Amino acid sequence: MTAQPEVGVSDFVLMDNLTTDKFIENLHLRFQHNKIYTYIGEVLVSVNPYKTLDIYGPQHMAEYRGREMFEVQPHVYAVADACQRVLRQQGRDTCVLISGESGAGKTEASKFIMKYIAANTTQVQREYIDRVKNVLIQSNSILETFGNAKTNRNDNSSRFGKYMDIHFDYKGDPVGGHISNYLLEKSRVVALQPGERNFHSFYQLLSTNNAYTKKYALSSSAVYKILGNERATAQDSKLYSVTNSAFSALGFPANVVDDIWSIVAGVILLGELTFSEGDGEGEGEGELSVGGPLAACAGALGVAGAALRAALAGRVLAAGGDLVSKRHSRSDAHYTRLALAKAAYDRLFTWVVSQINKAIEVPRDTYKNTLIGVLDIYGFEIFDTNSFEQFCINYCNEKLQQLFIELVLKQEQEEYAREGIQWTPVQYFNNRVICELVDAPHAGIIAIMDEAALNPTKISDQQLLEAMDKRLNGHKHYTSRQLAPTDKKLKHGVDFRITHYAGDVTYSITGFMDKNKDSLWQDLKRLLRSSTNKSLADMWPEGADNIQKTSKRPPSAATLFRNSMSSLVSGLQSKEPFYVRCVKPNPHQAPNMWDPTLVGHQVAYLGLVENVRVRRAGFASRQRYDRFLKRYKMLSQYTWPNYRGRGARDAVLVLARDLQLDGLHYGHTKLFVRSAKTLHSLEAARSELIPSIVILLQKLWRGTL
Ligand code: AOV
Ligand code: MG
Repeated sequence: MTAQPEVGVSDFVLMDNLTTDKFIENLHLRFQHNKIYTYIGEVLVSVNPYKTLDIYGPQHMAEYRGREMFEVQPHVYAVADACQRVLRQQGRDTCVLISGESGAGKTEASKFIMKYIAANTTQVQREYIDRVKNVLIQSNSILETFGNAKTNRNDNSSRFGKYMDIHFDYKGDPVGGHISNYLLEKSRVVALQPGERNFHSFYQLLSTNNAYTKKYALSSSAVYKILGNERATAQDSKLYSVTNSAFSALGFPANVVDDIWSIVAGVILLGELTFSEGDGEGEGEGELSVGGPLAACAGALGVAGAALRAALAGRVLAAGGDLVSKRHSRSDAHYTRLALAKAAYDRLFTWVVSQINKAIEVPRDTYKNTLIGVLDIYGFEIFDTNSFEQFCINYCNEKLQQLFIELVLKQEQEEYAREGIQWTPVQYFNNRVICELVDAPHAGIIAIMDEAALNPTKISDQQLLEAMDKRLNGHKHYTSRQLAPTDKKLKHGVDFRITHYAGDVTYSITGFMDKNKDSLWQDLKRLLRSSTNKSLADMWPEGADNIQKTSKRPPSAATLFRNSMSSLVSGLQSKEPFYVRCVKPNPHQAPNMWDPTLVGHQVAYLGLVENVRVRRAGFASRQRYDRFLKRYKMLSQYTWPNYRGRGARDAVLVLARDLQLDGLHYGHTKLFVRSAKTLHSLEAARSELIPSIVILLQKLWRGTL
């Protein structure tokens, strides 16, 4: 590779007299020179450049193949390569945890990692592997179409959490994968904040004249209520083709693709329906009449217009063994229509993910029990109005930060203790207390919400807030308008605030009860189950349940989310983790712009300086004795070709004495190397020796020695 001049310090561990200011200065200096990646040991810090950099092409990938992280310029490819090496050489599962706030570059990083992993294959079975690569990469386009949207933080913001496992065969080639998705922000389907867009899929569908716009009389120039003030753009039209090619690359049958786009059309049209006290045809006295494109909407959803109208205008309840019809008021009907739109889209998304999985999954016996998992979640976010969805998203970020603390700050320090290495403990903020504020059994906010949901009399959002205030009064990370009436930032009676690790967020309790309960009238489930749109019917198996069957109350949305977070975290804990810590340079999504306060805030809450201190109190590297010996034994006559004494630890002692290495600390099972310079010099000596060893071996083979 062409040697590039070093800009600033490429690994913070090597920085002298580190302070937060010097940390930020170095990050800034490198950012100005388009060096967006910097290491903290093996942790990659990535600053979003908000512009296209020529550092991701095939020739760049080649530079990282099989190279140690400290040998080459910091890069997200180096992390991907290290992952793949651990997997191939040690047969261990690995994962990459990508964190950072909304718009910091997580999703882009996850795609670069997948691209690198997919490209890094052996030459055999080329065609098959190419197909797998294509499928893995194209699955992202579909996920983004249906699960991403423009927010006030990020034009392509992930509105769901994604964890993707990539499976490898015995040769270490990727053969398939599996995607888990977490809680889609479905409220977006029916409610947008000013300046935001709905999910990309809606605009893509409307961006061209296609079979669906024709069939359901949709127009690219019309204004649709659920789409806010936003219209489809030329970019949407381009992406509509990309999505459709991805569907075909993944082998989605044409009728399934039809089903999917028809549901998208149906949801847009649901947004257009209106209700009035009726005297319409076929309606009884006092029944609601439905205005707007009822027939087109019903057609798109594959149901009869009358059935759709009936399911919106009233419902059937099972009461003590009898079935009772209840008419909806206008506001009930309005609520029902929005609930239907949200539920239909949410199920569609999860179902699309399951179809992608069908396309990328391979039978269990075709892959080895090793994989690389890539976690890309929705980043921490603060909007003008924050609701149940932000509460879940920010909790998810707390959990991930907790995992980082456990694995990097805590366990690292515990390792020193275990290995008997002397050092000074580093103080850091442990956000466990915030995780517990949210998820502690019987005491956390989720438990309080669930208790309220179980109450036989209907509890309002306001009553829920009162219960939270009572139980959480005095908690350092919780307050509310009621508890702090003079706090100017808590403007409304419905406000409460959580002091998150990444900042204060004021939430509005409005809608919490309903969103947490997350239930849908059985009539609507039955309606969707009866759809002639086969895929839509498949998405709603419970629509076939007998209405009188008293089914167990399903767990609440927050409980389901908490459970999925906890199984995600325990899954990640069993893998060898790599970290990408993404930093957003400015709030304007602009290139070449550096906001020192914003960056400083992120550096602080991500605990990056503490991370360096732990690493340095620590060491540039730690390696098991046997691995160190294997790599460097050629450098000393006492250890090459074999050490005659006993044990790898002894051998390393002899090797180090012979090479006069200093800054080494001998743990019980591992060697701790103080400075990366020592490693650089060992690597250099090794590279110098290798050619002569190769010549020597060749001579031996040819018998000319
Ligand atoms: P996020 O995933 O961290 O936010 P993204 O990965 O979507 O953020 O990045 C936001 C935007 O920044 C992208 O759409 C790109 O325009 C730009 N960007 C990010 N990384 C790079 C890069 N390495 N090179 C060039 N441009 C980049 V969120 O999903 O909102 O939390 O939920
Ligand atoms: Mg994202």
